[in-house]
Amino acid sequence: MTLRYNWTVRELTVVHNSPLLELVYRAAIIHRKYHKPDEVQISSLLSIKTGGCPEDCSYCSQSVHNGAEIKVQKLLPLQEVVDEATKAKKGGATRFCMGSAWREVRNNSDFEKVLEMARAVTSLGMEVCCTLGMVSEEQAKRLAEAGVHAYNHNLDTSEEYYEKIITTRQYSDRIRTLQNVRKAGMTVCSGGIIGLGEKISDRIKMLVTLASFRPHPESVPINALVPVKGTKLGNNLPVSSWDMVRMVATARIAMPKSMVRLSAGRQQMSVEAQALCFLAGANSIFAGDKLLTTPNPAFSEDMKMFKVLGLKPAKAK
Ligand code: SAM
Ligand code: DTB
Ligand code: SF4
Repeated sequence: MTLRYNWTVRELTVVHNSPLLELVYRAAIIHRKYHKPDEVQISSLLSIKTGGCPEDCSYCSQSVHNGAEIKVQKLLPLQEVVDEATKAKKGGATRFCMGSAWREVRNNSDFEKVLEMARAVTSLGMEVCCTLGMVSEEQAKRLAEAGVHAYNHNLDTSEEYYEKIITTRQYSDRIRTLQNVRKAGMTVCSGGIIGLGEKISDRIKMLVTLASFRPHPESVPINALVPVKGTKLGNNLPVSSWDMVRMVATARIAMPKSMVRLSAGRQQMSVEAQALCFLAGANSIFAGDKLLTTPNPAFSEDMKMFKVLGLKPAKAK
């Protein structure tokens, strides 16, 4: 089967809304063709600069426009980042993702420090991923030169719904950054969040856009909104696990070779629900008891889950 870049909203809607077990079965067959079904990549996430972000993303605890109570933290010192990465590697993580609450990368001393961090973590033998907001082509090239393997920049939702969630930037800004990342030769990590109040059609449209990229993003994080008190979406109802399963399965069918990452929201999911997601094609998770500012299942709990399900951490490529 060849990869497709022309999925339509109509086609993926039929896939997404098909009977749940049919959907999972179809996704599982595709998953097994391209991936080892017993391996799950472990990524570790570290917030290297927390809070005080000028963007108004209505889900985010780190936006200055939201009233979430979080501890603001300026850029962490290099040694602290290296220590965290070393710890994560010992726990079996092969990918280390550094996130900063920036609207965009600026050509300043903090950027130089992040490049330094990227070089140091790469030299530990880990795949480095960064998520630093918008980047220019030149900045992306510098990150690539420093060893950064992947750049995370989520589309989050459909183009139509985007302005209901964020007003300080446009969908086209997001797409431009993803193009810059590609031009610089880094791999693309881009996905979205469900539970923002969007319609099913917004979820499908986002997947259609991601699947139209040639090549497809190498990794596609699927986040369930973690409602944070004080943010505009803090009172949103929790996402149903069935919705996560459908989203993971549809992403797997649309982008067979990509890594599909079961990202934020696992804390609210049972092991049974996560098992269905792994069956439906999720093959990467964030491990460690904290995401950026919100809790994630404890590492030991995840290892128990791996044991129960017969999964093992994927080896570094
Ligand atoms: N500031 C950069 C940016 O927005 O691109 C990087 C960090 S940002 C926190 C990374 C991603 O985390 C967002 O694009 C969003 O998809 C996800 N995210 C943030 N807050 C979330 C929440 N409360 N629940 C689920 N996902 C969230
Ligand atoms: C992604 O898609 N999810 C991660 C990572 N990329 C950077 C972030 C999830 C953040 C969840 C909310 C928080 O912890 O603040
Ligand atoms: Fe800033 Fe990123 Fe949070 Fe938006 S998602 S407020 S850009 S840290």
